[in-house]
Amino acid sequence: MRLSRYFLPVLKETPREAQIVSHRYMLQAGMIKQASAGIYSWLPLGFKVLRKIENIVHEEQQRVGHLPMLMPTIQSGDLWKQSGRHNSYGPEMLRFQDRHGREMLYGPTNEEMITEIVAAYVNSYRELPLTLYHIQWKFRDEVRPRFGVMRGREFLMKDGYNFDLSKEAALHAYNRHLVSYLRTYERMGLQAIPMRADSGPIGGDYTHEFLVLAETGESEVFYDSEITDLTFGDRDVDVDDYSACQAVMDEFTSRYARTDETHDETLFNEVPESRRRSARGIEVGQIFYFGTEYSEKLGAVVQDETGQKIPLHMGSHGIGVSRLLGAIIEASHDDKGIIWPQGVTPFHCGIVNLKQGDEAADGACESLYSALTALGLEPLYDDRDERAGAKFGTMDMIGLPWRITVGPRGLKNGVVEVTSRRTGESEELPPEEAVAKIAKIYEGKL
Ligand code: P5A
Repeated sequence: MRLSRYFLPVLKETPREAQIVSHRYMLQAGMIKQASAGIYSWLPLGFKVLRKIENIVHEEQQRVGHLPMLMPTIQSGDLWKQSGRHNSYGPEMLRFQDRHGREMLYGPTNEEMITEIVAAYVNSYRELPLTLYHIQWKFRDEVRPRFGVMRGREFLMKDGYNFDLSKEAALHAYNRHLVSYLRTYERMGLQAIPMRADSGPIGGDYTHEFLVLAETGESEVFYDSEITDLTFGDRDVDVDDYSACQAVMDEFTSRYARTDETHDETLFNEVPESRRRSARGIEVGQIFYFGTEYSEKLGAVVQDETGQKIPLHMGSHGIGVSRLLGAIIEASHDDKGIIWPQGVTPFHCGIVNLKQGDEAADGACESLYSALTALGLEPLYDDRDERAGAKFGTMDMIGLPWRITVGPRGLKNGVVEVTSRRTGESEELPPEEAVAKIAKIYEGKL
């Protein structure tokens, strides 16, 4: 992409409404624009990162056998009356009537709708286990929408639902989600810690939230510091193996880690004092097991091997896809702007032409641009007629992990400069070697 053709409305001034750094940088980098409180338009740069995050979520869901689908945002009130949540969900649910006076709502979650689908089509134990998911916009009329996409009213969620014959099988699905989520967040450069939590309006009494530790997080958390040493890495867990998934669950959840809703001082005091931590975190996901609550109310019943009719055991699992952009920026930035982890960066590298119009510089930039593109990489070429300082400022703000700087002086010596956004370290290399270096960084990751 050439910056002269892109739509990147970078703001020079600091937006006053932004209280936390991720919100400020998303506005300044021209990623989002507020449409009304807690509702945002996703401008090209923000949308590109959102899509990258969605892709990782899709890949990781399908890696463990979950099936993608798409349910509507608008739901019927009657369905929610069957589950009993039409009243209990309260004012967070946006309700309205269609022209015929029928009660409708903008879905805050989809337990009812998916259970009705499964109730309509699944009749036999042979069709199980089944996990269906979608990535779809939700609406929750939050009392205090704030911090940009962190607590939006309209937000994008991956929500998945498992249907199993027994409690044991449903708990395996729960563990499998934990394994899959750990991997998903790590691919985005995040450490998200599973913590015992409260189930709120979703129901059930077994649930974990995934928290990214950050001072600006909205949740108060208490944990054993040993938990932060755990990483999932590139383990190859057989997700169909109950005990393999249980082992990961045990490893990641056996130490004390709870949100304030489930915090227990007595248990916490059993952790050696030097390891006791209280901090703040951003909730980037949550998994639930709630048994047969919805399936009984909505008729999701199958015949087992003996011909007996039994209600399905269910759980639901959510990832805050749009919130993740904020969480990633909170976890990875400096005072100049965003620093994208390589897995989610909107462009793989930037090319900065220090002297637009100089024949040698323009030619070298064009060759770099085509060489990188031919390798399947997406560079962002700043070909504007701007001062070097302004170009560097834009690149730093939008946070591409690598920058190639091209100028007439370097070219006289046959080199361009490759700079890491994270460390600020630069290296002078012949243009072909610069291309090879960037290609090697992203090898196997495109
Ligand atoms: C699980 C999937 C559920 O709704 N039903 C379907 C279950 N869980 S949840 O914890 O309430 O939401 C899942 C994740 O969505 C993100 N999230 C939000 N993101 C931005 N703005 C909001 N207002 C908001 N509310 C929830 C969180 O990441 C949460 O973990």
